[in-house]
Amino acid sequence: MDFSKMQGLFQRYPDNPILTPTDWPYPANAVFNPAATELDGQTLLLVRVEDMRGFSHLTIAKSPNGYSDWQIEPAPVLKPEISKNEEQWGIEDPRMVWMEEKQEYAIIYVSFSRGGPVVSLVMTKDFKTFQKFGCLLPPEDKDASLFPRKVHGRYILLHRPVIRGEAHIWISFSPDLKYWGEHQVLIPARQGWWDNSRVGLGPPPIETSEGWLIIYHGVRVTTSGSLYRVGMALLDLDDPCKVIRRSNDWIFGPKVDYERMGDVPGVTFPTGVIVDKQTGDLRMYYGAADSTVAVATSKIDDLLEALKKGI
Ligand code: BMA
Repeated sequence: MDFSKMQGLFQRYPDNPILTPTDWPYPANAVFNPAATELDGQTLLLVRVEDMRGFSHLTIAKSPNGYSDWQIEPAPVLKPEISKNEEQWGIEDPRMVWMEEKQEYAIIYVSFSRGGPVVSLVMTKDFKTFQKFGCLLPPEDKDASLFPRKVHGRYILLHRPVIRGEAHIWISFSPDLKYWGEHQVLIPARQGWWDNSRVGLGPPPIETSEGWLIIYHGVRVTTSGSLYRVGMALLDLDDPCKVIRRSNDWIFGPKVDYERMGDVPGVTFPTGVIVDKQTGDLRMYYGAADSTVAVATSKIDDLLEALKKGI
């Protein structure tokens, strides 16, 4: 294991974790796995908050610089609605993209139907009013995001169904965000590797000059629990079914106390990313040990270069 390579690609913010339950304006057990975007010059995180029943909802936290001075809204912005079949036990782990074509944010979160976890779509223009579209595909499914734009006139979804106990990242297509098809495995779990037990999409796909950059989590189940580490892959811009490259090594993983200690030790779970288009600077927001929110930085060029070199 080459630790220098691993630590070189992402730098943890020294004042991590940036958000903890003690910052919260109301009782919360854990705050983690946030979606991220920029709005009116501020960083907006849609944070998963687990309440004291063990159910999750989403609350907005905003910062002028993406690292500090967080303003946390006094109440949840999205709560599970018990009247909805698919929202019986909370809503979790959002990913969001700005859809230029629709001039709306598309947020996909995990919600729990009696049949198991499903991925549900909600759209908003302003984070004040939301339109819920319900679940997209049958259970069991998690870790989903839309691409930020259509490719060849179709919407594209990455998601992680569990079929016969196997948990791979799949790609699916839709003409209208309602009917999905042409499902296929895109990034499989790799037998024997660090990502052998399960893989799932991290933040939404990032469009770069060389392809769609995918940051994903990979799980290895060990005798003392599951290790959630982070890998990456590059998809063809024109045909995202083609995986051009995939990292051999994990590029980020639980190392420091707040990642190794918490409700679920040994978890780094990225769900949000913000890229500065001018500089290529990237901020990756992740849940640490299913307890707090942390941020680590990198550069798009460094990630692409590492993939090219065959990390
Ligand atoms: C996954 C999801 C995440 C969680 C992770 C680690 O299956 O449920 O919400 O962060 O496990 O416990």
